[in-house]
Amino acid sequence: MQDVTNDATTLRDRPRAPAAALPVRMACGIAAVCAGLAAGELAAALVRPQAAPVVAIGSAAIDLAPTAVKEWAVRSFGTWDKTVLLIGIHTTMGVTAAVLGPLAAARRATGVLLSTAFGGLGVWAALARPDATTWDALPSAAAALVCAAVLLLLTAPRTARRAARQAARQAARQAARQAAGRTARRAAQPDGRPAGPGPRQNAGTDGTVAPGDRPALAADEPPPVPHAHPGRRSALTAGAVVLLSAGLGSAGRHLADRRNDVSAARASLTLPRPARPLPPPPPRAGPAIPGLPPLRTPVEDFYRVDTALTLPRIDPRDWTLRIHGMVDHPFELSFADLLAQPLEELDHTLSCVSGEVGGPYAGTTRWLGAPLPALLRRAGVRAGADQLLGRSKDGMTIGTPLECVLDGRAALLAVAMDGAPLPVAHGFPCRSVVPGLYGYTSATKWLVDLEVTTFAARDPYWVRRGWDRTGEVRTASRIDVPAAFARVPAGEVVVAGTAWATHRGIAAVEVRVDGGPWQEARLAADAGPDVWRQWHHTWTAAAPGTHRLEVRATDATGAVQEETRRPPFPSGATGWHSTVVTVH
Ligand SMILES: Nc1nc2c(c(=O)[nH]1)N[C@H]1C(S)=C(S)[C@@H](COP(=O)(O)O)O[C@H]1N2
Ligand SMILES: [Mo]
Repeated sequence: MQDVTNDATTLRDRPRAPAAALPVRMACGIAAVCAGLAAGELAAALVRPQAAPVVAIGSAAIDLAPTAVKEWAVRSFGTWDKTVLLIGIHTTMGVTAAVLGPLAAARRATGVLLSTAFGGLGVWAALARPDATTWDALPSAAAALVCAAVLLLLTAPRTARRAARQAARQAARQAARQAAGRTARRAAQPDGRPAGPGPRQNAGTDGTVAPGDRPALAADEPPPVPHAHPGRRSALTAGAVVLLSAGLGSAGRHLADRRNDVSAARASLTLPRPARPLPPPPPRAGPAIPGLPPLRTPVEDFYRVDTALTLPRIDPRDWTLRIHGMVDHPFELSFADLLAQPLEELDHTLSCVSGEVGGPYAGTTRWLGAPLPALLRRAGVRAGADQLLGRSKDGMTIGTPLECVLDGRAALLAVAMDGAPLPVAHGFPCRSVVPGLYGYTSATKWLVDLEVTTFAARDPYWVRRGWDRTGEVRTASRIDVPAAFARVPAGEVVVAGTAWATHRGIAAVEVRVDGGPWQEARLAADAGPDVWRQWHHTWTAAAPGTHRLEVRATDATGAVQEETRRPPFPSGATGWHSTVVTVH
C-alpha cells in the first residue's frame, strides 16, 4: 500500500503518459475483475465451489433479500430465479469493473483500495455461510489480490516511464536537430537572426521538406505525443487478460465440478426393496384428458425450490446424519445404516408455500425412505421438545412441528423418488418428507443433521423471515384444462384439474361458470389423503363469448376452500382459482 501511494505521488512529478481513451481504461477494469474472478474460481475448486466469490455473494444476497423481494423473484422468474440473480450479479460486476478501470487509472491507490473492498465483500459473504470454514475466505482473497495486481499492471507507471523516456529522447533529438538547423540557417541568413516564432516551416536541415522527415519544432513547443495510439497496447493486454481469465475461470469450474461430481456414486447406488411396498401405481386415476398433468409427476418435471445457488454434492459414502438435541441417546447414521432400516414407500404430493393460487409448485411422486418416527423413538425424545430442526449440508434449516412427525403420518427420511435415488437437485442422498406440510417446514434436502429442540430455542430459516412456523398445506384446487384464455368450440367442454389438501384429503371439487351455481365435478380414483386428486367436469358451453370458470375444493374434514384471495406470505395463498376462456 505504502509503495503504491509513494509511487502515485512521485508519478505526478514525472511527465505523464498520455491517458488512454476511456473505453480502454474501462476495458482494463473489466480485465482486472475477470482475472480476479478467474483466480477466485480456481481457488474455489481447491476449497469448495460454494466459496467462489460470485456464488458466495449470490448466496448472501439470497439470505439478505427481504421476503417481499424473494416472493417477487419466485413469482416473476419461477425456477429461473437463480439464473436471473446470477445474471444480475455479473451485470453489476461488469458495470462496477468498467468504473473501476478509469478510477484506478486516475489514482492507482484507489484501484487497490476498491479491489480490496470487493474482495472483502466476497470474504465476508463466504464466511457468513452457515457452513463456512476459514478456508472459504481464500477464493475471494485471491480474487482481490489478482484483481489489484492486474489493475496495477495495466495502469503501470512502466508505460508512463517508457513514454516519459521516449519523450525525453525525442526532445533531445529535436534539440539537436534544431541546433543543427539554426547553424545551417544562420549560415544562410545574412543578418544572423535566429529562426523566430513566425509561421513555422517544416524545414529539414537544408530548409526543404523531405519525405519522411520529422517536423522540426520550435524550442518552446511541448514534446510530441510519442505513441500514435496511446492505450492500444493496454487494450490488447486487457483483451488478452479477459480471454485468459475466461479460460482459467472455466477450467476452475470444470475442476470443481469434476472434484464434486456425485453422478457416478448416485448411478452405482442399489436401493433395497421396501419392507412395506405399495401396490404398483395405476397409470392414471381417471380418464385420459389432454392437457391434464399426470397423476404422478415425471421427476424431470418436478418443481424445484431452494436457496442453493450451487447444489450441495454429497457422496453417500461420506454422508452421515446426526440425530441429537433433546434426546436421551443421540446417535449418528451412515448411509448404509439408513438403507438398512425397514424402508417404506409413500405416494405424496409435495407443494410449496410460495405457490400462487393455480400455480405450478406442486408435484406428486412415490418416495422411498426410512420411517422417521422409529429413528426418533430410538433416540428417545425428551419431554418439552416441540420442534424437529433439519439442517442441510449447506446450512439451511427447516423446522418441523414435532407432533406432526410423531402423530402417525408417514414421515420419512427419503432416499428415492419414482424408483430412483433422489436427483441431486431434489436432495441426494437424503431428504425429509412429512405429509401435510409445505416443503419449507418439512422437506429438508441434502439433510445431514436432525436436532430435537423447541421453537422457543431455535428459529429455522424461513420462520426467521416471518413465515408461519407450522406450514400446514392449505386446501388448493387448480383448473388445468382448458388452458387460460383458450378458445374452445361451443358444445361440451371438458374442464379438468387437480386439487390437494395434503394429509387431510379431498372430499369434493366444485366448478362454476360466470358466477353461476356450483356444480360438483367428478373426482378421479382416490390415491390416499397425501396425494392430490384429479377431477373433471363437462360443461355445456352454449353462448359464444368469454366465460369465467372457477373451482373450489372441500377437504375431507368438510372445510371448503377459502374464497378470500391472499398472497403466499406468510402461510400460503388462499382464494379460488379462476380462468377465462372464449367460446366460439
Ligand atoms: N436444503 C434445503 N431444503 C429445502 C429447501 C431449501 O431451500 N434448502 N427448500 C424447501 C422448500 S421451500 C420446498 S417447497 C421444497 C421443494 O423441494 P423440491 O425442490 O424437491 O421440489 O424443498 C424444501 N427443502
Ligand atoms: Mo417452498
